[in-house]
Amino acid sequence: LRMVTELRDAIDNRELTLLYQPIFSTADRTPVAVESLARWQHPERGPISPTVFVPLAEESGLIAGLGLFVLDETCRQLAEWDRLMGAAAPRRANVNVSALQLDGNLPAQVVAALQRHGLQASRISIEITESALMKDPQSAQQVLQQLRDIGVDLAIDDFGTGYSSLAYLRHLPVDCLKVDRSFVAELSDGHSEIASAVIAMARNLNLSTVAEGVETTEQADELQRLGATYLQGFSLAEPMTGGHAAAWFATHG
Ligand code: G
Ligand code: G
Ligand code: MN
Ligand code: NA
Repeated sequence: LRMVTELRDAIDNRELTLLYQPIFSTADRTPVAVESLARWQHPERGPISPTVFVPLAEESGLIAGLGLFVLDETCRQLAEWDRLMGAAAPRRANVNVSALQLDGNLPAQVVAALQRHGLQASRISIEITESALMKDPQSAQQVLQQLRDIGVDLAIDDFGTGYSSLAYLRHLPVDCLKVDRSFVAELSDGHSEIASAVIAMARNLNLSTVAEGVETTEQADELQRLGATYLQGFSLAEPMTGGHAAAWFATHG
């Protein structure tokens, strides 16, 4: 319970920070986007993982505030990169959204954040986990359509770990599937069946793919052979601060 109070203060005082992990075009291995990842550096407890504080925020009614902070801060950072780097700035930032944020308020919140920082909608991609979509498929589909109408890009995160039917997927207005990192990891054990099937299916549905958790160049090469559109993972670049990313994109862009 004390941690809930501390998390509330951390959100209010903007003690949470965001790191940004580059996402690369597979074909030429150049960075084209980033995923923003929330971090909480607790004064006594040290770093607390989002796998701990995001569920805590969801259970305690703090997720709306956390989500607004992440959206606003990501847009602020994109606008700052634009000023610093011009055309070398990341074209897009992916923002993770919790199942509980997926309601009728989200589209207006996204529009407000974009306007506050003078950004086009195409600069933002919203990542929603497959399991979040399956909680209330009917209402999720409505919110996704509204987000699509605004012009933001939509990605299904951790794809392949949920239980969405392919028939349902076909009717979702999404642009991209993020191949869960468990399927990338098993490439190194000689198992490419799932990664291969997900990438092939995405291509047939005209969706792009981001392969997550790419930790070796062998995995990157195999994913290129399988036709993944984008690559993300420690072997290409780790999550970094916004300031570091400005210098990094200037030399890698
Ligand atoms: O960055 P890391 O691997 O520690 O992230 C762990 C999990 O936390 C991932 O599933 C990631 O999607 C999630 N996560 C990171 N940042 C955010 C955020 O800002 N909002 C939400 N809802 N989830 C996040
Ligand atoms: O669930 P989601 O895809 O949002 O999770 C993103 C998280 O994955 C980030 O917190 C990031 O720290 C982590 N991540 C990024 N690249 C790698 C990687 O190559 N290997 C592993 N194990 N985790 C990664
Ligand atoms: Mn994600
Ligand atoms: Na994921």
